[in-house]
Amino acid sequence: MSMNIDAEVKSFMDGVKQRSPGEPEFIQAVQEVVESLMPFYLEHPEYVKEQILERMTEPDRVFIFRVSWEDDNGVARFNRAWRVQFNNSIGPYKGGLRFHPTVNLSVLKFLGFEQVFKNSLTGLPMGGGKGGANFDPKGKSDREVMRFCQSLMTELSRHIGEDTDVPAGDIGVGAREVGYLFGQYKRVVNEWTPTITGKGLSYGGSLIRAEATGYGTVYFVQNMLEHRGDGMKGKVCTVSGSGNVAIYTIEKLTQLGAKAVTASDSSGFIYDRDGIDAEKLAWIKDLKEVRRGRIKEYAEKFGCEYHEGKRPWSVPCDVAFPSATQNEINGKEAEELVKNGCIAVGEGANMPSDLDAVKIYLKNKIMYGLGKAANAGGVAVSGLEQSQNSLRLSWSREEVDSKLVDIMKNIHAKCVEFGDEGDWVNYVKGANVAGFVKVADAMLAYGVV
Ligand code: NDP
Ligand code: 2IT
Repeated sequence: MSMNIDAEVKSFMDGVKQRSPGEPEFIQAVQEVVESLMPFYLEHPEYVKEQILERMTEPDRVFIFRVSWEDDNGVARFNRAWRVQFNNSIGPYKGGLRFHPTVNLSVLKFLGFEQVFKNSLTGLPMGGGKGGANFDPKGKSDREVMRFCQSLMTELSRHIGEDTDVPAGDIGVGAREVGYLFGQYKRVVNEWTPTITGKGLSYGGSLIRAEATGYGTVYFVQNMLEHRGDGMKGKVCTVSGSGNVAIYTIEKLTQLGAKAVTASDSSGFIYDRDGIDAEKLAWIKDLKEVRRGRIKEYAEKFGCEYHEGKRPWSVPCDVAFPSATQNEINGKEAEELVKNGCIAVGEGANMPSDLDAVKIYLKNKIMYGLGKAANAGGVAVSGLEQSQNSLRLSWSREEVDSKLVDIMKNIHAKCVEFGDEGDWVNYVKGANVAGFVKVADAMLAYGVV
């Protein structure tokens, strides 16, 4: 970066930091975008004059509310919940709800900010938002989760709507929670409007939505590899997490002839050198979605290595698929990945690589598929769920999957268009510039609002 760009980035970030004390994840997400976008931004005085980037780093509004609920012992409990409505320039706010004890305003602002760019990249008319609560579904009964979801939705229902803000799932919010949330929404507003996506198939959900984030991430990596004349077949892949995104990443890898050798949860990771095949994956699905157990049991069942309290990035691989949470790969781990021969990273999770890790990928010019591009398939199929709901019909698996394939191909092409550096593609720059332009042009058209 030239001195001038460095100084502009610093002064911009000083402003963001001043406005967002105690929000490290949000500041990190903005830093990554601003560093890669600033040269392009400064070449476009029409954006600079209207302070488009400054306005894009400030959410439209944030709701914060208490959620009171009763546990199975009749004891009163409460949590804090948020909905960050970040930017609706190109469509209604759209983004998931996360239930996890680490959820706070900083985490949800970073996720909402990323969502604005991601949703823009999909090419569908969706603005960006995110929400959630510091509620831990682990160890709670189904009835406790139901009462929590109902109480949260009683308040949230005032702020959302199919043309206003359309939530979906994220960490800790899967099929069970979406069912409870949507049931309460429909009851409170007395209208059956498709204001949530990720719905069950019997009540307006889309085929392939459950698979979409994982499948889409693998399709994105496949595009990156093919762009260099390579392919997925035979690639050894490390995957973190064992939730929705990890499960369908592993499924698609196996279908394409690659081999996923790790899976993890917050307690540790398993290393299965033979690969996690379809049968073993079905066992993981049951473990996580029905029995709600720990990944350690996989090692006991199938007789492979288990590393307590560790992350899988020391395992040699061709491609790494971080699919658990933010900041799960640091600079040292990124160095280790590269040293062990990793040629590509496909981020199923949001911001799983910290700023040091990203610098290492870029320095080594590996194919780095950042979250807002690589994992956009999930929200894209949420958009397709909304389209089907509006049309009042459902498309087949094949139809939705082929649209997902096309969307991921188009996102990859946009990254190449804006990120081609001659001998390699800087996907960070490509995704951030391409995501920015559409939202920025809409904001310019609206004037000062
Ligand atoms: P799930 O709740 O289904 O699974 C989350 C997985 O990550 C679990 O294995 C969980 O382990 C692990 N995990 C969560 N938090 C931590 C942590 N702090 N440290 C270590 N491991 C952790 O969530 P999803 O699969 O839906 O989401 C995973 C990631 O993908 C998130 O970053 C999410 O934002 C992103 N994403 C999700 C999309 C979707 O459609 N669902 C779309 C795009 C991105 P444990 O059970 O022990 O907590
Ligand atoms: O991070 C994400 O893109 C999601 N959790 C999915 C959001 C959605 O609206 O489907």
